[in-house]
Amino acid sequence: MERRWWKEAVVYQIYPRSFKDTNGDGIGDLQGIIEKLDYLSYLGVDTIWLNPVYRSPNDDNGYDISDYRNIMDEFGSMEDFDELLSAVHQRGMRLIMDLVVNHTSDEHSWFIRSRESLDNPYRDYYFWRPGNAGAPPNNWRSFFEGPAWEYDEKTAQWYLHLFTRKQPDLNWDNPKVRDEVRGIIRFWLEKGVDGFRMDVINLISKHPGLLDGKDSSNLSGHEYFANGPKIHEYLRFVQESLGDRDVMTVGETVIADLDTVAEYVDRETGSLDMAINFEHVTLDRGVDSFDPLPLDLKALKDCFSRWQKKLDGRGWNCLYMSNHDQPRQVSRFGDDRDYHRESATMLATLLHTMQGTPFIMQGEEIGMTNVDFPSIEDYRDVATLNYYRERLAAGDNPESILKRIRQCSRDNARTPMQWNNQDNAGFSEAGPWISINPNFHSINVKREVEDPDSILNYYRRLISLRREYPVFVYGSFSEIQPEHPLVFAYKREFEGSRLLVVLNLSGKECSFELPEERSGRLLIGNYDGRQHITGTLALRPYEAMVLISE
Ligand code: TEU
Ligand code: CA
Repeated sequence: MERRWWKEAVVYQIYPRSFKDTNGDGIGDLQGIIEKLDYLSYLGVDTIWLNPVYRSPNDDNGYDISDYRNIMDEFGSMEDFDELLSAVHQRGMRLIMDLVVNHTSDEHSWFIRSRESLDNPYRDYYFWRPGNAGAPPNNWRSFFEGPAWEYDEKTAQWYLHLFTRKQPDLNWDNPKVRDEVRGIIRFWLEKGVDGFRMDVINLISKHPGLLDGKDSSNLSGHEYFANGPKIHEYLRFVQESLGDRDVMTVGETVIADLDTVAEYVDRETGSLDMAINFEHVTLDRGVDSFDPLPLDLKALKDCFSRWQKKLDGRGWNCLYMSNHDQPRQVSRFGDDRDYHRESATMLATLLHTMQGTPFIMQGEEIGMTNVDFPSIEDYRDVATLNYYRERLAAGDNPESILKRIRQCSRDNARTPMQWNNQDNAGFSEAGPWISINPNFHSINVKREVEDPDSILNYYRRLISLRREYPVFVYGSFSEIQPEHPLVFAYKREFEGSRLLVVLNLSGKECSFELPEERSGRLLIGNYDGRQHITGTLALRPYEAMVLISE
């Protein structure tokens, strides 16, 4: 298998607004990231993905960009950015940026000019259409609020926005738009960044007819705006814009099944190194991302296994269970009350032992959990607030809406990083932009650094094992006992060494029959006292173990 640096990388995702505030305004900043780089070296990660840090009115926390070549005022200046990048490189680490080019902010100068008149040179940078007898041009729905179209009085036409009305979609069919994007990519590459995470990148080609969606689901129109007719051409354009720098690309691909993603990441014919896929984070959701369903462990196993097998040798997996759009993994796939440490470390083991590149969301490495905010006033995320408003208007009971929000809101992952048990969890001198999870007294970096058995120290061991044994990275994948209802077990093999991973995904005790072959030496496990690992194992709640034979 071809060796590439980004296959060996362990990526750490920083949500700058919530990472570390250094100037006492309650908002994390670039200087805060610089201050914590030694912590990241200590953890052992080598690649940082920064959520958007560009100038933005922050309707969607930076995913609405008004200037791609400047830094958001709250985060600092371009000098701070240059300082950060060189500090990252000095430590032998790499930095990848969020490239958000499906849409801009409505406060971007292109859009401001675009909306001025019917015939200005920026008009075709976006999708403007006449209405349909006073109604929107088609029935497409936005991800975040009602119809995907907004009426603009100035020219009496509508513009397309697949996210909020402050995030108008760019028209990639216009070659000028593609050239602008190329310019942005080159600008950041010339600074020396090491790659891009590309936001909703498979939405950039819309079906030219802008036809009505066939179903009336909450994402009506998706068959015409996701994975559109020119998507491969545009992705190739992006890939070519990278030139010959050995950078990493990870595309966020929404509404894309395994076969579709396999084409995007195909090492011969695809244009992305890897893709953030959504199948495993929709298994426990119903009609939308605020509709929780019980998690079917067997379905989760099958899902991981299918992705592993399909991409093995063909493409590369992006491994994640948390990010800034998802609730905290220990609260969602584990048990943050009775088995906090056990389930957080089991999930960490899963993350680092499948084939692919692990992505750690800030705070995950100390087992940060969902937050139970008392009131809707505590929430900040535009998607959450819109959902609340919509459901209230539809007549739902406020307490039942809040209950769903507590479990599913993106703000669960966005509460400030818990550095210590002092004021504001060591995140800031001042009151933070979003409240801190009150459990920071027990869940914080300082305490976990001091405790050899902490979740944090378990992550450090896993990351260093990944560096030591190439089989973690390059090993083939084969599942063992796929029919087991609770245990996910698999073998990884590479150049004569073999890993055997056994994970009890559940909070129940259960037994697992090891395969015939010699099972090997215990490399890492999340319970003490294992000695003889052969035959039938009695697994404890969320028990995880990795055995090696060489
Ligand atoms: O997310 C795309 C996306 O589809 C998610 O918003 C998802 O539908 C939702 O979070 C369900 O939980 C990307 C970014 O990661 C997100 O933060 C942005 O808000 C969005 O694009 C728009 O740029
Ligand atoms: Ca600040």
